[in-house]
Amino acid sequence: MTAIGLEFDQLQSSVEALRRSLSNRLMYGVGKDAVTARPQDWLHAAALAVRDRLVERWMITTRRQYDQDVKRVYYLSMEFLIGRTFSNALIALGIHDQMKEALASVGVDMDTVLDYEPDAALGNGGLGRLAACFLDSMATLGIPGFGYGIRYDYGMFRQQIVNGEQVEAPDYWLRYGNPWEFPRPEVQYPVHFGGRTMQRNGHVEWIDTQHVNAMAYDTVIPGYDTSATNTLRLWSARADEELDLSAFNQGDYQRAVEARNISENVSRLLYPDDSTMAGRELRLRQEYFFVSATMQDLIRRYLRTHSTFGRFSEKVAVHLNDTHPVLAIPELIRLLVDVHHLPWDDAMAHVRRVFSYTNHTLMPEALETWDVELLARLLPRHLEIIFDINAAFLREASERGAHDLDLIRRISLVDEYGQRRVRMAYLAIVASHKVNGVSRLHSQLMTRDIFADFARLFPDRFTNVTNGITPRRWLAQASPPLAHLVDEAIGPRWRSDLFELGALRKLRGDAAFEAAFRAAKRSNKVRLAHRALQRTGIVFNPDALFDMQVKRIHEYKRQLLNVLHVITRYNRILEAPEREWVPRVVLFAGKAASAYRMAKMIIHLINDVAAKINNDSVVGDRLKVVFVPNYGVSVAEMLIPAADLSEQISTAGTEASGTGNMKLALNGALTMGTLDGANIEIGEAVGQDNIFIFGHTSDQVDQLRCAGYRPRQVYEENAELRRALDQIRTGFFSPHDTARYTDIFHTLVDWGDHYLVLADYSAFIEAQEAADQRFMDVPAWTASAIENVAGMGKFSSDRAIAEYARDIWHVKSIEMQ
Ligand code: 26W
Repeated sequence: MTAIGLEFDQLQSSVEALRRSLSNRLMYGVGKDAVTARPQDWLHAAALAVRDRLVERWMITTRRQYDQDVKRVYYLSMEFLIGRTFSNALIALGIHDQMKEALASVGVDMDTVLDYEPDAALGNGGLGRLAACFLDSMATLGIPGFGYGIRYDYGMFRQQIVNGEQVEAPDYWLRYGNPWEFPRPEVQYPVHFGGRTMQRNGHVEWIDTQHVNAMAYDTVIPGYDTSATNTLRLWSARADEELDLSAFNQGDYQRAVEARNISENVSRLLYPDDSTMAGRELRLRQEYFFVSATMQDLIRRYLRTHSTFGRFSEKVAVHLNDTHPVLAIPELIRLLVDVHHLPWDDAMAHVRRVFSYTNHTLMPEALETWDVELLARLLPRHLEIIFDINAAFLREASERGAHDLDLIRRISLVDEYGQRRVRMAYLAIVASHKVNGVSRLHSQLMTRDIFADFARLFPDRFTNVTNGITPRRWLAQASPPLAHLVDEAIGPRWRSDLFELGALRKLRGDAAFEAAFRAAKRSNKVRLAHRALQRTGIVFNPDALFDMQVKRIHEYKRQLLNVLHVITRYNRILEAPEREWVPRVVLFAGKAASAYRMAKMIIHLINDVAAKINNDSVVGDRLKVVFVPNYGVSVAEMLIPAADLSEQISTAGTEASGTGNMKLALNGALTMGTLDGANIEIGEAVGQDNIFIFGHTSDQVDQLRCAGYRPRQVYEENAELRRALDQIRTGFFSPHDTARYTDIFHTLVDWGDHYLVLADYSAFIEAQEAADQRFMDVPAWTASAIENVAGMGKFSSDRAIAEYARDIWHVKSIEMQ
């Protein structure tokens, strides 16, 4: 390649320069003029103008990474819940206000056009959003990191509420094009399926396969307050040209086109389930599709600057975001051994040094296993490799003293009970040098329970990295009023060093600051009340306590416990309406997996309870219940800044970490929580006086279950609880369908109440009373809210990424000068 001295416009950040870019991009990028441009066109033009300014940084960073021959991190994730990009990019570039002014100068209101940007909702919940926060932090810290995943045509479904029930609608987020991505049709890799293996010249060949191509789409990930950027590379399935040709020669044009569609289905949609391992073949195809393309891509990148694999593990770190990308392990071995002809032991040694794995759940039903027969049919070579890894591992284990047959059976990568299945988490552990949980408690339980045998065999392999969130999106972008107030009080550096928030403590007792803090919170509540009025017609009082539970709907997260409190409060209000009640708005939001019957029933119940209470004239302002539809990143950015109370009430020992808990506390909400996941660490950081902790601890949960938990007894002994449950059972909230919720009743009272809702009920009610008391003491509540913000330093994803970089990936930041 010869260097040609191309000349570029130096793109400036002034209002005039942005205005000029807007006109150029509208005209030459979108192909419209100001007369015919719709808001979407302006947004598109503005996005292109912003993107142009990112590209220069992107080129420089890529060049620096190459020159410095840096070690790169490949973050493999089935999910990236990015949300919107426009505001985020403006903040990263520091041109938010200038762009607003430039748009205003052409008669466009930025806040209005912002709403036209669809969310990139390529994820289900916590795991996907964590990946997005981590990309933001890697770029901000200058860590040479690449996100790798799937460019789903359809993201997380859109949730509509029809007659109180969830209805799913497809999310075709690419309808109007995606201005943030760069298609790379020249970057395509074949991904093979099926066929069989044979030996030839001492090597294994995988033959008679079918294949689909993976085509790259790149998105720039800007860092904050740095010119460093990173790349998110997502793969889209493209049928092979040959596929057409063979069928075309046989004269069957229609079949050729159909075959194309079928093979391109692999990147069609995101599986909307975060609770069970469904075991669908297409899902397995997706997992292999994206990791195969990724491994081919990283080998190609490595070989551009190296002639042997000698330094491979010095230059490459591969991180597995849960087990979904774990086939990257046998795929890398296959590529090294079968294609590049490395000896097995060398390949295995590289793999061990390169891979690391994060576990995100202890729930047995969410731990992936794949049927051996399905693997044999779809990925026969990979199954052989997995068997070989297993044999070597079991040999190693017995050398380390694991002789007991029962132990060998327990730790084998292949579950031999019944249908033979491969345990993907075990494969990840055996082939990684580090395995981490996502909060202190979760990491402890992980090594005590689900991975106990492995923790004894490889004690140094297990570690903890408590999750974090990016303060750029979750405070700077989501809550401009609070962000500005914090800037005035302590300066703007908290955006890249969240521990700076600790300086807010010196304003303790400063009445003016406390009043300003309340005003910021209130304006966020007014913003939300206004939106809610537009969309639901429900009027609510911005001076009420906004009580929020926003997260996926799941029995372990115990939305039902929250509903029982709401019903109890309603009954109490009806009994003594004249008492002085702390007015509350209880907000719920969250999606249910489309096949999760109980979760859908819980949504229906919330809406039925809301309808009853909101229409009861005796209650009035004292209690309102709202289910906000279609929870996602953008809805979260609207809701979270308006919260006073954050419900984090999972059964202790079930929520790996939670990250919504961090977002809410960062926005000055007090946590109502069990001693679960990261709640424990949040309590330590903000002080036990500034959090409401209740309920059984994870040890007490174990003890209670062992001792024989009897929920019916709890039901019988607590009259208030019994009344609420009977109202649910007898159709008090569903008078036209009185049997609608009998299953909910029986699940809680007669079928074991697996998540101990009834066991924690009375403690929860008491903790809610304590919250009411505190809320009435306005200065005390404000002081606690400020302590929450001040204590959130640790929960920045920058801190989490710095730990991964130092302790797990062993990578350094790039030098940009
Ligand atoms: C195979 C189906 C499936 C898909 C996704 C099973 C399980 C998952 C994820 C592990 C679910 C998930 O998002 N876990 C959440 O990860 C967050 C980030 O670490 C944690 O904060 C949450 O506590 C955890 O539930």
